[in-house]
Amino acid sequence: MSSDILANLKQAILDYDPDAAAEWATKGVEQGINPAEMLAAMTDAIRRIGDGFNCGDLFLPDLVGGADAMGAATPIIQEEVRRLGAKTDSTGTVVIGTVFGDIHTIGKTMVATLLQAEGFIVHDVGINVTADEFIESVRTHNPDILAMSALMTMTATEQRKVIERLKDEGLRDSVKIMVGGGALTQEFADSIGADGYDPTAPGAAKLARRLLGR
Ligand code: B12
Repeated sequence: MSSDILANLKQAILDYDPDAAAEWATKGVEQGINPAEMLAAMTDAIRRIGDGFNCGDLFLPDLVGGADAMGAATPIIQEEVRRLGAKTDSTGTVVIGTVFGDIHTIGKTMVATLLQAEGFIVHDVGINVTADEFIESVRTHNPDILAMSALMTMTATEQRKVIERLKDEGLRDSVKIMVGGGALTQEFADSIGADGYDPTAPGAAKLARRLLGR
């Protein structure tokens, strides 16, 4: 039964069908399917669409269609994570955003969702976030971790800029920095002086705990 729901959820993304995606996510929640499994099923689908785009079989409207379908299902899963993760003690505080010039939101939102599932208080500052805005959020929320997502080769370098700005402002040592997103590698993360990198959302949540020794 649960594998049927996961398969249908995945198919809804591949069909660019937001109504079906929302319906199957709701059924998944009702049946108690692990939110991480639902997110993973949808990730498989959007990556397949991305592969099609890469080899020229699919086009930008296909990316938009898949992303819209994911956008319809994700809040339903997020709400369930919030409900399940209403823990009394928070694990820590995270500010997360997608860097300037980059409007990809899906992976960042997944990481935010799974951080919440791990008991973190998450301030999601959105997409296309400038270095100034990241600095401002660090000042406002005083997080344990700043998490940045970048999906494009060109925007990955924004993460370096934010880290340099944090140093200039004397804030670098007050916060752990983790980076991720399709355009990144561990080598790149090391080269910009991030404290951690992980290629997956579940791995990001574990990394966050590790960085804080919790
Ligand atoms: C969907 C999509 C879009 C949608 C985004 C919709 C949305 N609301 O997010 C739309 C259609 C808007 C879009 C636009 C563009 N896109 Co686009 N897009 C994609 C696509 C197909 C999927 C991205 C995605 O959501 N993946 C699924 C998520 C779950 O994966 P993820 O983001 O990598 O996140 C995972 C991990 O990386 C990690 N993670 C993510 N963030 C973080 C953060 C931390 C701290 C950690 C630890 C981990 C972590 O956890 C996540 C879950 O496992 C990718 C191809 C691909 N294979 O990725 C191209 C892709 C990213 N896009 C690309 C391009 C070029 C563009 C456009 C320039 C296209 C155009 N010509 O206009 C524009 C750019 C607009 C902009 N300024 O940002 C390129 C980038 C190439 C590059 N390397 O530079 C890609 C790789 C496609 C390609 N092969 O050409 N895109």
